[in-house]
Amino acid sequence: MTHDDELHFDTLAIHAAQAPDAATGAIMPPVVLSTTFAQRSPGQPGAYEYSRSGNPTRNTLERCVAQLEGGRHGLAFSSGCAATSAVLQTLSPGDHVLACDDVYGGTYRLMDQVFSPLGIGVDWVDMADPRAVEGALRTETKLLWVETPTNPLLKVVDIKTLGWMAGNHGALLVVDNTFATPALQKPLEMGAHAVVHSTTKYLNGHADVVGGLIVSDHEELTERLRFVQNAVGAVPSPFDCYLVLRGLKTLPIRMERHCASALAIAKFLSGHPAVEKVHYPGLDSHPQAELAQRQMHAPGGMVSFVVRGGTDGARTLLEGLRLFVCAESLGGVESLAEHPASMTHAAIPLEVRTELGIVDGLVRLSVGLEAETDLRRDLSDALSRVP
Ligand code: P1T
Repeated sequence: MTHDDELHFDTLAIHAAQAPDAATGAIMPPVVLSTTFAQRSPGQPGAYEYSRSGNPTRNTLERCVAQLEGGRHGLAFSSGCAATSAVLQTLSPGDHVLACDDVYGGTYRLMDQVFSPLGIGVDWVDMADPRAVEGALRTETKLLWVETPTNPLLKVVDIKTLGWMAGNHGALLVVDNTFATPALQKPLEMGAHAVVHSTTKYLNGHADVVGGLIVSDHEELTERLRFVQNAVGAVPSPFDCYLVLRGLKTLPIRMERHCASALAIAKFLSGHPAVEKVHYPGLDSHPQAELAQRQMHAPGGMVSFVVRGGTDGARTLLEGLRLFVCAESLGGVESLAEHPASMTHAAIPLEVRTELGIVDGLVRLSVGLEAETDLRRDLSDALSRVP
């Protein structure tokens, strides 16, 4: 493929960085399991030396996702948390991170319980309000960490405005693009300095890989991240990289269906008497609906809502679902439902969760690719049990 830059996203998802294998003509990338690579002379490796430092299958995935995000450099990791950790490992004690207040519980835990004690200050701010971000910037702020849409409340953050603020402040803007994927939103084009993914989710899409990835155009940051990737060694296996490459081929078409079904389900939930509130960026009632329309091609496949009756209501609902599986994670072909307060966001202290709106009755859905009519019926049946 010689003119990748001119190709449509849907075509890139299938072909980016994946010309037929020169040696065999194989149209799928070879899974190179070799841990080490022969050197013709001591200390003079060829393109590859040792698979922690670089591996052909991993590099194909890194180049593919970099192209999909519209960036130059991709770096793959063994999990989304490992990718997040690599970004934080580029900081020094005394540096300050300004992070979005509504993030994956594991991201909160990593910043709060691993990096904060090492001297990296972290403040949490509602980034849906850019003025709050402006007010929270400190001289030592080196990094703005954004999730958009956020997990689990699906708030939408203005990437362009924050990219501009970060630039003015001499800080870097990193966007966790896990929920949107590059099929719906390209943060680098809007001024982000790096994009982070849990490839565990939509990029792989089939609930059978745990992985992470970072894409950046920022040469200095990339150099440091490349060093961390090799020095710390949280790299994915070649086979997992192959599976993500395979999943990516259907990303655009999967996201289309995820979004269409999620919108239908969000509308259904909005009119249900057992539902107190629905969070979905595609609803007119969403506080950042207009921004979501401007910033994203479509509002995504995640919906969260507050069911009547707090924890009891949520438990009744989750136990009553037959098609939606009660489980953590998201972005796979099968629909999942979970209870953030006791599952994905249990690591966040109760008072912080309550203040944010991660209340006991909050339920999060990852709307899968099953027939939307079946999914709606499943929700309707389970909701009818909620007193
Ligand atoms: O699970 P892992 O691959 O390490 O990815 C961490 C991560 C990072 N960023 C976002 C936005 C995420 O949602 C996650 C993981 N989230 C879940 C497991 C979950 O159920 O929300």
